[in-house]
Amino acid sequence: MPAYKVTYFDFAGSRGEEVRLALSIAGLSFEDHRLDRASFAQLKSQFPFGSLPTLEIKGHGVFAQSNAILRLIGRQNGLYPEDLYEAARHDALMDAAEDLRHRISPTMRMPDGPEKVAARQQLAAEYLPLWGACVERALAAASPAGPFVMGTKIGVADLKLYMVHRWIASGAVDHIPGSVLAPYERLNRLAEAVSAHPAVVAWSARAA
Ligand SMILES: N[C@@H](CCC(=O)N[C@@H](CS)C(=O)NCC(=O)O)C(=O)O
Repeated sequence: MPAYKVTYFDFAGSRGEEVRLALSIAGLSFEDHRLDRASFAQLKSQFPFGSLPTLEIKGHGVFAQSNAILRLIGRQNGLYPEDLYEAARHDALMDAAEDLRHRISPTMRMPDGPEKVAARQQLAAEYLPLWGACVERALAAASPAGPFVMGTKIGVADLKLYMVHRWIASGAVDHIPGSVLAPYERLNRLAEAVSAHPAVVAWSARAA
C-alpha cells in the first residue's frame, strides 16, 4: 500500500489533478482513488471540508484544501520556496488560481440562457484580461526569465496556474474564448514548460 492516497473525481483536471501532478513530480507513488458523483454525495459529510481533493498520508491522517495539500507536498519535496518572501509570492499566485475558479464556478451552476451568456461574456471582457495581466506582472516579479515561478525549478504554484490556464485555453467554458489568456506570454510559457516536464508527460500518458 502506498503511503499516500489522493481522493478526487474521475477526471484529469482541476484541484485533484494538481495534487496528482505534485506527487508525480515529487516521485511519490500514491493510491489514485476516484469517486463518481453518487459516491461523493454519500461520503461528502465525512470529508474534512465536505469537498475534494483530499490527501491521506499514512500515520498523519486526511488533509483537505488543495492549496494546503500542495504546500505540504511542496515543502517536503522542494516544490515550494524556502524563503518566506518568495513563499508569499508563490502563495499569492496559488490564491489567484483559486480566485479565477471562484469567479467562473458560479456560472457553471446557472441555467443555459442569456443571463449565463452575459455573465461569461463579462468575465471574458473584464475579469479574465485583468487576471491575466496581474498574473503576468506577478510572474515577471517572481522570476523574469522563468519559465517557472521559481525560475528554472518547478513548484506547486506552477501546477495551479497550468491547470487553470489549460482549462480556459481548451475553450471548454462556453462563451469564454480559449484565446482570452493568449496575450500573457510569461503565463503561456509557464504552461508550456509544465506540460513538457518529464513527470507531467509521464503522468498524462499514464492517465490517458
Ligand atoms: N477550497 C477547496 C475547494 C474544493 C472544491 O470546491 N472542490 C470541488 C471539486 S474541484 C468539489 O469538491 N465540489 C463538489 C462539492 O463541493 O460538492 C480546495 O481548494 O480544495
